[in-house]
Formats: sequence, structure tokens, C-alpha cells
Amino acid sequence: MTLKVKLSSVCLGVEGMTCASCVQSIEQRIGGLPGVVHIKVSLELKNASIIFDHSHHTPESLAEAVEDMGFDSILSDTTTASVVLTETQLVPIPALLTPEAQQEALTRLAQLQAVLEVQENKDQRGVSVTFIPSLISVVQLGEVVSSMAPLLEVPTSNSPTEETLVPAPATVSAPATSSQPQLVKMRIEGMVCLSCTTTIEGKIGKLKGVEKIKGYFVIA
Ligand SMILES: [Cu+2]
Repeated sequence: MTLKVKLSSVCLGVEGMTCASCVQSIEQRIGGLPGVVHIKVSLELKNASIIFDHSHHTPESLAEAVEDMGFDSILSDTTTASVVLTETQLVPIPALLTPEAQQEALTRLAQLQAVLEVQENKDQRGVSVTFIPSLISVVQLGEVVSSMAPLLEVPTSNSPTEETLVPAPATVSAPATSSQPQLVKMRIEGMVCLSCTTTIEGKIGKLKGVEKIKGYFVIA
């Protein structure tokens, strides 16, 4: 089967980034837009390489989205979108995978940015994966599946942010055993700009059990 999505890639100039957290904010925000398949932002090169679905975006609309975040985005005359090739391959599923692990493997594959479509192929005991070969290889796809073999649950790695956390003094407003929401205040050092707070709020706010987070960035 053929995919109807037409993928393009473009490299936009981005001005105004000051730190790694600016990079993360842009990657998260723009990368989360529907129709954006992959984004890589470089602080050093001051640019963003974006792979997107042409029916959703144009280089102009992406540049606008970056500007809406408060950065300057440069579209030069030479900025053109180029076609991105996709490939569909059968990734075998090891026989020892339990049905749950298989399901989990499928979910993980589908979550990969470089993967566009995942379809179980029961006849051939595998998954048909449509992906962007410039971003991921068949070998890497196979590794995702075979990594499910020994255990069903691997703790998701929440990559630590670079900011140092100063845990005390934490104010807990209720005993730890109660199921009531609790308020905790912590001091975080190492934030250098507003987008650092946005990044932390985004990451922590998404954690299970966190109802609300408000970060303050005060210039001392
Ligand atoms: Cu920053």
C-alpha cells in the first residue's frame, strides 16, 4: 500500500535562541504540530531542519510558527522544501514475544518520529513499517522490537534536564500518604531565559499525577 502523505524537508534559519532550553522549546512546540514529522534544531548553526507533510504546512507557515514563539525565523530566497523519501519494510517479530510485548513494540514503533505508519502483518509474523530512511534504519527498527523480548516493562527514561535541582526546602502541605493534591515548591538553578521555564513546565506538567505547575524565572 502507498501512503498518501507527501513529505518535504526544509531548513529554516532561527535567530534569538540563547540556550539549550530554547532549542527544546522549539523542538517540542513545532515538533508537536500536526503534520510535522521530525524537527532538529541547532543552537550553533541557528537553524531548524523540519520534515513535514506538505498538505499541512509550507516553509512559510513553519517560519511563522517559529516567529509566534518569539524567535526570528529567516526564509531566504534559497530556502526550498525538498522531497523526503519514505520506505516500507517488514520488521520481523521474534517468536518469544508475548502478545502484550508485541503490542508494546508496535506502540513504541508508532511513537518514533521517523516512523509514519505501523501495520501488523500476521501472515509473515512481522510489522510493516513505513519510515524515513534518512532518520532511522531497518536495523534500528528491529532493535526496538527485539528490545521488548526480555522484559515487558522498561521504565521510560525521563531525560534529566540540565538545570540543577535544589530539593530543600520543599514545602509539603499535607502528609505524604493522603491522596489529596499536594503542593511542593522547589528552587531550580540554572535557568537562563523564559523558555527554560516553559520547558520545565511542559516536562513536569506532563508527568503522571502532576496537576499544575507554575515556574517563575526571576532575573536576580
Ligand atoms: Cu533559552
